[in-house]
This record gives sequence, C-alpha cells and structure tokens, in this order.
Amino acid sequence: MKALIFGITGQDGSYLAEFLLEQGYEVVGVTRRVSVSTSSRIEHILPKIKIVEGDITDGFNVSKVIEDVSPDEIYNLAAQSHVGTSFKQPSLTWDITAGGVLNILEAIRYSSRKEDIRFYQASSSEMFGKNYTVSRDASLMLDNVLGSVVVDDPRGKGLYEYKKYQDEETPFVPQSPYGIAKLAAHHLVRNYRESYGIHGSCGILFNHESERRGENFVTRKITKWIGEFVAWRKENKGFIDLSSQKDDIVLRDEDTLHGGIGDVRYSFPKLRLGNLDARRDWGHAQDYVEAMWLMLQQEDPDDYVVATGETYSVREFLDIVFGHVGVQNWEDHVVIDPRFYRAAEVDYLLGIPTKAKEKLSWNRKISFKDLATRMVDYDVEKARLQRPSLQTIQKCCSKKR
Ligand code: NDP
Ligand code: GDR
Repeated sequence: MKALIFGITGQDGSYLAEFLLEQGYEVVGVTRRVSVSTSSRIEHILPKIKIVEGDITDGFNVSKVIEDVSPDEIYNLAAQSHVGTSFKQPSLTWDITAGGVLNILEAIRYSSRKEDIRFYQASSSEMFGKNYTVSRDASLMLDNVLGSVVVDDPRGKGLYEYKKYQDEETPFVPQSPYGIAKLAAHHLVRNYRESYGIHGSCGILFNHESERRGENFVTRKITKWIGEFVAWRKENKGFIDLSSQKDDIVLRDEDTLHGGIGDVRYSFPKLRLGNLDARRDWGHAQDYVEAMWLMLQQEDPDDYVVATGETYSVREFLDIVFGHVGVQNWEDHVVIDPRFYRAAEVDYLLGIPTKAKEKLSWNRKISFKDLATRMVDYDVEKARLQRPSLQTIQKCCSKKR
C-alpha cells in the first residue's frame, strides 16, 4: 500500500508517516520549497520515506504529483492551521485551507485511478465555532464535571444541570477565516463524495497537541517558556522578586538583601498570553493519527468526531504544567497581553467521540495530564541541552560517576 501525505512536515504529518511506516506502507510526502529546511519533525524517518516537491495551492502541481505517485490513500493535512493568523491573512488561509482541498478533489475526480483512491481530509472542531449541543440526556454525562453548566430551566422549574458538547449532529457556526475555510473544504469533500463517488472521509478532530506541536499554539508556547525559564533559573543565582517588574521576572542579589532591596542581577521576560478562559478538548496527536488511518480502512467513506470527551481551560492547563515544575503561583509569571486575543473567540469545545469509538473501535490512550506533563518534560530537557554551560555540568558530572 502506498500513502501520499500533504503536510508531512507538520505535527500530524510526522506522526502519521511514522504510523503508516509501522503498518508496512510506502510513504510519500509533499513538501513545499522553502529557504530553510522545515523537515526537523521527519528528519529521523527521511531515509524510509520519499519526498516530492509541491504546493497544495498549485492545482497543476497537485494533479501531477497524484498522477506520478499513484497512491492508494491520500491524507490532506496541509493547511494554514493557526486560527489567530487566519484573521491577519484570511486570503492566504482561504487559498491553502479551502482552495487546496478543491485542487486535490479535482485531481482525484479526473484521475484514471479515481475508484482506487481513498482520501482523508483534516476537518476541525473550529468549524463548530461558537455552537454546541445542550443535552439533559444522563447517558451523555461524562466524568468530567467541568463540561457541565448550570442554566435556568426555560419552564421556570428551577436549575438543572445540562451538558454542552459537539458531535457529528451539531450545526457548524465557525468563528474565524480558518474555521470558515475548513468548513468549505468539509462540504466540498461531502459534495464530491455524493456527486462523483469519491471515497473521501473527514475527521472532525478536536485540538491535539504533542512534544512536536508548533510553538505558536498555546500549549506548546507555554511549555516551551517553562523549559527556558527552568533552565534560566538553574543557571542564575539570586533571590526571585516577582513583584517589582510588570513584564519581567528579576533575580536580585541575595547578599545585599538585609540592607534593603538587592540589585537586579538578571531578568527573564514573563510569559505573555491572551484569553485564559477558553476551554478546549485536548488530546495527544499520536492517538489521533490512528483515527485518520482507521477512517480510510472503512468500506464506506464518512465523517467522524475525534476527541476525548473532556474539556479544560487554558488556566487549568497552566495549573498542571507549572505545578509539574514546582511553581504554584503561575499568575506571577504571566502577563495578559491583548495582542493575543482573537477578533472572535471559540469559548468552549467538548467533543463526543461515540461514533469513532463504535464504528472505528478508536480509543485515545494518552490522558490530558500525561499529555501536559510529557510536553513540559520534553521542553525542560530540550532547553537544558541547549544551554552550553549546563551541558558542561552534565558532562563533568557523568564523568565523575
Ligand atoms: P501544522 O501547522 O503543524 O502543519 C501544517 C502542514 O501544512 C505543514 O506541513 C505545512 O508545511 C503544510 N502546508 C501549509 N501550507 C501548505 C501549502 N501551501 N502547500 C503544501 N503544504 C502546506 O498542523 P497540524 O499538524 O497541527 O495539523 C494538521 C492538519 O489538521 C491541518 O490541516 C490542521 O488545520 C488540521 N487540524 C489540526 C488540529 C490540531 O489540533 N493539531 C485539530 C483539527 C484539525 P510547512 O512545514 O512547509 O509549513
Ligand atoms: P486553537 O489553538 O485556536 O484552538 O486551534 P490555539 O492553541 O492557538 O488556541 C487555543 C486557545 O488558547 C487561547 N490563547 C492563546 N492561543 C495562542 N495561540 N497564543 C496565546 O498566547 C494564547 N493565549 C490564549 C486562544 O485564544 C484559544 O482560545 C487549534 C489549531 O491546531 C487548529 O488548526 C485546529 O483546527 C484547532 O486547534 C482544533
């Protein structure tokens, strides 16, 4: 079996390529020409895969790649995938995230191998935007009480606990150019499925993160900052004074403390974030790429929600990751910066993956807490290795042992 992956250099592309190699696939990835290499996530598997040059916005190129490679399965993970950026570059986001999908679908439609190709499209929970389903069905109540909300009963009979969630039946009300482009692509796949019999499936994936997550997404931005902060703190001696500087954490000279406030010796910029109250259904990317593959193994194409069934706020993520490195007062290390607010926000996401569980036998294996701590451990170690002086200490100590 041969798989073609658009977006192989991204977080999901790298995990999917690894997964497909394990299943015995021949893997071909499409990368676009860039001035500096973007293959860091797939460096370790480069000898086992084939790379072809291409850009999803170039329809002729997409057709040629598909014709030349002649794949059994095509996975489209390519997108301008940052929601915040989509407000700044809506046109580019549209061309890549919606137009690119049309290019692939057209190439399949006119391919002599149309009947043999199975296609996966990376749809997104961002398509739900501000919408959710409200249920009082007790069977849908999950363990995580944070996903519940208490509202006034419309018939005035008091307060009841409702469950807010999104599943395959929840209507889409996207809140960003990115969400709108993803929804257009989602409908295109459905339309080509119904019009031309293309075996195209969409995974409506909720947020999934990992040690390979892009550094501008909130989870990785936080864990990367923690890694660098921990390394800085270990390297520099002094008394930490969080109160005196708005934007920086400063270390003061301990020797001068008894005579008054010590001199500032070192400073480190605080972590700057936007909306901490947004709630997300966060899973690990490694679990989610398996669901993509399972969708293409089904006789009939279909759309599936892939999620954990739990929701946590950015604040709760901060509690776990800072707690993991022994910092309880994370508020003192964070500055709220309006630059990171979105023009329109998606406040609440909680996906119900019942269909994926029942039809694909898919289950996530990595919990939210494990995801968060794995990311911090990775970034703490990465920052430690990047500090030359700490590497020296490590070398000196391991020699002594
Ligand atoms: P990334 O941003 O990490 O990866 C995006 C990939 O798309 C990169 O390989 C990038 O290449 C490639 N790409 C961008 N523009 C083009 C283009 N014009 N032509 C060809 N390739 C291009 O995203 P993720 O791995 O996190 O996500 C994978 C897909 O799943 C995306 O479509 C995303 O929108 C979607 N999704 C992601 C979720 C998540 O939580 N991670 C949830 C739901 C959906 P380059 O390296 O050159 O930039
Ligand atoms: P999201 O992920 O928009 O859900 O899209 P992101 O991590 O960017 O934001 C999650 C939430 O955190 C809030 N936030 C911040 N976000 C960023 N990036 N930077 C900040 O400093 C910050 N502070 C607070 C955001 O406002 C938001 O509410 C991701 C992407 O992977 C999409 O491609 C994918 O489709 C969806 O998940 C499902």
